[in-house]
Amino acid sequence: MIEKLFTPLTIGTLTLPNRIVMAPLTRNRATPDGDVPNALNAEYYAQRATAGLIITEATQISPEGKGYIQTPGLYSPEQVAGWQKVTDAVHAAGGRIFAQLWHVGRVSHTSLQPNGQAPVAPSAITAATQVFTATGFADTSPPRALETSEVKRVVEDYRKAAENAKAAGFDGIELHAANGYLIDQFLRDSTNKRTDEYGGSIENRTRLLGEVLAVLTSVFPASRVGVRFSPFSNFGDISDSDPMATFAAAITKASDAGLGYLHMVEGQTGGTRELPPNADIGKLRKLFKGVYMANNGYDRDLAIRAVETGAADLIAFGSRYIANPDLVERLARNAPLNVPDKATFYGGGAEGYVDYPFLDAKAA
Ligand code: 8OZ
Repeated sequence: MIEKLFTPLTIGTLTLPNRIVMAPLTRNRATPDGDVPNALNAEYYAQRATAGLIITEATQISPEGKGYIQTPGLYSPEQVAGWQKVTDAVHAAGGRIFAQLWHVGRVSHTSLQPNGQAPVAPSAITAATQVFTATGFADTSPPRALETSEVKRVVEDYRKAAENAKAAGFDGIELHAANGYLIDQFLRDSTNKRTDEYGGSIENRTRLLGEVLAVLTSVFPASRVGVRFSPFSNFGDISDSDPMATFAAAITKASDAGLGYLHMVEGQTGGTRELPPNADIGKLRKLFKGVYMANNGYDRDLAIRAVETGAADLIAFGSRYIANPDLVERLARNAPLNVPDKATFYGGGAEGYVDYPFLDAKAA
């Protein structure tokens, strides 16, 4: 019997040959001058083209959206040309790839910002977390609150990045609305203390999300747009007084926008799958009429079971995809997995990036 995890799934006009997704993974290996994707990045993604779907590492929509060194952007002609090499390589290898659009908001450092300016955020509240800069880990810098009139400019930056994603040959886009970055900062009430139409009520806190989804779905068909949330994660020093209510509203907006899939980090980002007592992922998932992509700590058994029972349609694997370019084949054959090396996750070159072995020694 072939398990459902290894069977195709169609989202709109896009057919995925299996339900195994390469999760978005920050690797800090873009070319530093201009944060441009390069040939090594293309090789890395092409090695993983047997995934049902690849979601790129988080990619800043604007210079201000950057919060770590050597993360790629999608706002300059050079970056579009660099991404075109990546999408061409993935397509030539038979794969499908979505760009993850990112604005870090307050999770940044003045040394990473244009003209050394303060990072922007819904409210001027500093994140108790660290980012990596040219000189190593650093505490995040105090942000300034965006003016109401500036929010429209941020929405336009998302539109331009979506247009650039299309020009670069991506099959679709995912909005990064998780892990304590800008959209998440607007959604949750620990970081959003605004008194304008973007703060206060849940309707107001989900307004930016709705406006961004509207522009993204004006550039790509809605079925080619996904969104990622992490409702119960505190990654990035963030929380909400009522995550079930906040994310019920956010997910309903995503569903009403007709998005292709909902991608959820279940539990703590990169950590435990444990949820707070009143959290109910199943209940949130039912509010979304499209495909449900689950992430966080899935192994082979958990993934097979989740798809078999209908708890999830797709499973996104993170660290397992770092270490196993042929993860689909390894899971299908129930073969042993390579172990990821944490020391080479962030930054560096080919080592720990394109040199993990395939099961069958083939030219990587
Ligand atoms: C790890 C290190 C830096 C960034 C996320 C984009 O968590 C990230 C990220 C993860 O979404």
